[in-house]
Amino acid sequence: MQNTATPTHCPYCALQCGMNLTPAPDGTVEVSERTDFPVNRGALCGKGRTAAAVLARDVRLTSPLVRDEGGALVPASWDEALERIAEALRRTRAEYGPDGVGVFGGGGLTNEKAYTLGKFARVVLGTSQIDYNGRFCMSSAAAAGIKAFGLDRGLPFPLEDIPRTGCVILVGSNLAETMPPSLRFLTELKENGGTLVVIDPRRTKTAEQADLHLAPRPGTDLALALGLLHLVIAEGRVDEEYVQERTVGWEDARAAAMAHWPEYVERITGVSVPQLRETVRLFCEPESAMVLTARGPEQQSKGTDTVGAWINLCLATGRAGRPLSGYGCLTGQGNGQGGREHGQKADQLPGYRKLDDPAARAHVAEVWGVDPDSLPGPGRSAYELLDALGTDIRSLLLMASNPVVSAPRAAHIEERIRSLDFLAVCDVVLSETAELADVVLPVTQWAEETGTTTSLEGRVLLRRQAVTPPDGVRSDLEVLHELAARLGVEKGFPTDPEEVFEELRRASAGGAADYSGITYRRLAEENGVFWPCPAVEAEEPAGSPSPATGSADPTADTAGRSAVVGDPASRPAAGDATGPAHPGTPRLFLDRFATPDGRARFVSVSHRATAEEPDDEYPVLLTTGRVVAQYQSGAQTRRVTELNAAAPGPFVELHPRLAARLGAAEGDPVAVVSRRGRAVAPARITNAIRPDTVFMPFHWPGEGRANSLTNPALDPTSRMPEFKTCAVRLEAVRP
Ligand SMILES: Nc1nc2c(c(=O)[nH]1)N[C@H]1C(S)=C(S)[C@@H](COP(=O)(O)OP(=O)(O)OC[C@H]3O[C@@H](n4cnc5c(=O)[nH]c(N)nc54)[C@H](O)[C@@H]3O)O[C@H]1N2
Ligand SMILES: Nc1nc2c(c(=O)[nH]1)N[C@H]1C(S)=C(S)[C@@H](COP(=O)(O)OP(=O)(O)OC[C@H]3O[C@@H](n4cnc5c(=O)[nH]c(N)nc54)[C@H](O)[C@@H]3O)O[C@H]1N2
Ligand code: SF4
Ligand SMILES: [Mo]
Repeated sequence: MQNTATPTHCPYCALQCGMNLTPAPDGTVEVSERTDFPVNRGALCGKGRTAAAVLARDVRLTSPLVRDEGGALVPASWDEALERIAEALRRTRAEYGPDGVGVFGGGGLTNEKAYTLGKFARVVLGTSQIDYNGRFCMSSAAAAGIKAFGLDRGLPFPLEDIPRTGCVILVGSNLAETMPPSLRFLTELKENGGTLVVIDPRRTKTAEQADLHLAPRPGTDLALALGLLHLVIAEGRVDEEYVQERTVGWEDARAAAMAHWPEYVERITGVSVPQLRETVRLFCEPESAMVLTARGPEQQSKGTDTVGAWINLCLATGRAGRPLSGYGCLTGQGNGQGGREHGQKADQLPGYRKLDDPAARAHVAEVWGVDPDSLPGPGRSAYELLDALGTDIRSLLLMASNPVVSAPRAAHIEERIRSLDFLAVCDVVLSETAELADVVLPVTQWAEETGTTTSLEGRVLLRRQAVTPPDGVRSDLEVLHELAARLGVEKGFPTDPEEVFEELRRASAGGAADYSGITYRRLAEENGVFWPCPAVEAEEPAGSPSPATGSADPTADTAGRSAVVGDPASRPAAGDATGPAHPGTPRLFLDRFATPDGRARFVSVSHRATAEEPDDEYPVLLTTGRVVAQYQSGAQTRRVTELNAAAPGPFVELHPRLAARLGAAEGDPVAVVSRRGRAVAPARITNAIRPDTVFMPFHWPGEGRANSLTNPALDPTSRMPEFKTCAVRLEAVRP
């Protein structure tokens, strides 16, 4: 291919940093600074800087693998590998019906792939049994956002708004390690006189930046938010006019909060009453403020209610749907936002439509050229799907996830995967899950193909192909095209990403996540477009003020526009593009929320315990998360020398007091035991963690696998597992 620099985006997290890629004559690829992308302005973390290492032939797969009679994975031709998969899926279908086949996707897949995977499941396989790893990621925040605002877009404003707000409360995000270039927005916030409150049971690199760090007991964020709302009410800081005009449900939410006295909340959370009061003061005094959540409060069996309580705090104080104020969720995976919009989720059709909505089914079925009645209904959530493997789901097609490492109660899930009749995995490397497959298909990755992702800001981006893929690999789109053909569906599965995107535009038209006004050409010229972006200029809904909503920000240009969402009547039909192009929607909700009446909904919620509270047998809380140098299950980053040097393996972070009780010194192996299993890793002793809590990163398989311990208790609404708390005991391991 060309050996000039190609501007593109990082393969890893949802920040989707811009970077330039240049192939070198020796076959390697150089990553260099790309300054025109406003989010990172050239800055990259170590993962981004070394991302090209995973393109090398010696770390990635370059031939399909099939299991031979002796049980070993051996190279095979594409034809043989694809035929084996088609044959197995046909057999399962004949024997067990369409729901005997499961599909599992990932938030790292481009929009085009996620869309095609969802369509493949519903149209070719006819199965309802599809879900994806985003369920383990931001699903609680998504559910809470839909309840409160009628729409889920992680951030309803661009990151560049953060430095200009008055106060940010960051709940359970360690973005200094998980999205390092974004730390600059917080630094600039403080330079501008704004304040930062960080809520994390650990004094992380992010918490070190805070004006105020609250270290609650894991799993108590719901009580904490309610306690803050109680103080807001008691101190007369409610924005009554806003509550009256822009919300419903206040009386019930108010009553629930009033039951959460500060002293009671202090007992539950361990956060002192003066700290609660100081948080309220910092949040309420400036003209604008934001609450941003990440996995800390979300990955709980009450994550949806917890995020709802934080949104309540924003609504009661008039800090949502106003310039420089609002609630946002920091989505995680590269396409964590787009991956949840176009149909790889169990209950969903493209454009963030609901699978059980007859109008949505009719619209999408028409685009797909099928009978709406042929579309299956909603299926199971990710954990429930994995838990059903080998029982009523007999064969699985898995794309872009490594659940052997990343699923909760992983030893059980590994056993479920082993009990399948047939497993096919598409991956770029031989992940721990791919090692268990009957057929492994080697696919192209980010720099080797073109596609779109939607960043945590809701900004749709073009990832461009920069290098030629090695011989022997094919794209996920080609795989789905080939399998569809072998299963009797010749049309409707194009291999050209732009052709898929053109269809996705039509399928999403009129939906909440409307991409119909976005084209590859625009994405290239405009450096990304924020959805919703309907095909023609949308009319303002009746009664809403004219575009003056952006006036607080003179630099905002198109950015001050508010979305016309949730109001299909005000939306022109797809295809009749006549007016000027829609500018996209950087800021949502400024005029109205996306609910039928335009008002936000309070939720009435109360504190409840975690699914597994500590007791005499398991007296300590385990929480889990990430380190800067490894990504997720580590399938990609554990193959990069530089990253392994920085983060060579798992560890158990614990307080000196716990370590002393255990008799463990720094680096000594410590066993962490829960009702689900046991993991052993070296002690990392620090007073930056609560004495009642230990922390493990989840990036590694084997003996130190954190997910051997985690509790799959699910949130009743989002079906998110409780990755962030379970009860454990510690044991010293004598060498
Ligand atoms: N280096 C790196 N970066 C990544 C990723 C990665 O794997 N590695 N993954 C990407 C993805 S998919 C995601 S989802 C994001 C995740 O990004 P983050 O949410 O920032 O990451 P985590 O480390 O999972 O959790 C954040 C913090 O929550 C805290 N926490 C634990 N329990 C609780 C609790 O009960 N309450 C509160 N308030 N906090 C708690 C932890 O101590 C941790 O510091 O990162 C993205 N970026
Ligand atoms: N204990 C604990 N467990 C957790 C979490 C936690 O905080 N604590 N966090 C959860 C969260 S937020 C997440 S997002 C999950 C993530 O966990 P996983 O779903 O396991 O995510 P990855 O490790 O990113 O796996 C992605 C796989 O897809 C491959 N891949 C990359 N690009 C492509 C592509 O284009 N096509 C195909 N076919 N494959 C590709 C990669 O090589 C890799 O093997 O883990 C969850 N698990
Ligand atoms: S912060 Fe995320 S997107 Fe940016 S370079 Fe690092 S991994 Fe890539
Ligand atoms: Mo995630």
